[in-house]
Amino acid sequence: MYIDCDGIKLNAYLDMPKGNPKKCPLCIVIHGFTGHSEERHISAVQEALNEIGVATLRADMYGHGKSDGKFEDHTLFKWLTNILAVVDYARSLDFVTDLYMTGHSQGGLAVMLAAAMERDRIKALMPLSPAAMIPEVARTGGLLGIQFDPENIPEELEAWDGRKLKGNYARVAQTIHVEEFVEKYQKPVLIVHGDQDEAVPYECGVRFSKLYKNCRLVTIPGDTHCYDHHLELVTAAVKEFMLEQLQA
Ligand code: FER
Repeated sequence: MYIDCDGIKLNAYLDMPKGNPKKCPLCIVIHGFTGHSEERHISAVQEALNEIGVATLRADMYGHGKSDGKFEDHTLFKWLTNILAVVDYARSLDFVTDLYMTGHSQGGLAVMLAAAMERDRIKALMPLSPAAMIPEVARTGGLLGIQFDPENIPEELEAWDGRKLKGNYARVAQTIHVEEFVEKYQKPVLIVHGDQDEAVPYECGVRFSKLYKNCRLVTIPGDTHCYDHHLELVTAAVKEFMLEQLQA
């Protein structure tokens, strides 16, 4: 299934909860940088939500998975526009009651930004190991573990796997002040973060959990960026938090 975003096709997966209810809530699920909707940790969160009666809409972002666009051309602005299109699509589905959002890493940052913009429409937010430090790191010239002059951004940056990323990625990221978005979203938030995360510092999750007005932080002891050891603790935290929201 594809969602149109201004002529860009976004590959998406709509998964209904068990028992096919006539009406139910829906959670948008967004993967991370270089990721896609069928990764182990993304599918696990999708399945956990489906088990508790929540439909999910996983969408591959610009330049990722089976969506249109080249990886090297992706920016946070493009991802944000993509998520706004995904929200519009979700709102057009007759069975949907309330809308929720979750995302992993760069997808976690993206849903933090999008939830603030859609704060009247998104009932709760679950950033997983959110890469919320990307804009600040872009301003200091340290993206992807490489150092560059933030006032003279290189034409290309090299991503971990050798793939190229155009300098526009950094130009866009530098403009984003995450704290302003965090302040705007005052509904319930769950941040989940492994304390041995090798890609996004655990302290980043802690810091943003304190900045949100209404946020619970669940720490996954000993776990990595993609939860190699205790994915079941991540899905348990998501289920517990969501079940509370469903009762509210
Ligand atoms: C970075 C650190 C983390 C970065 C991106 C990430 C583009 C995102 C990780 C992910 O989404 O899994 O410096 O620069």
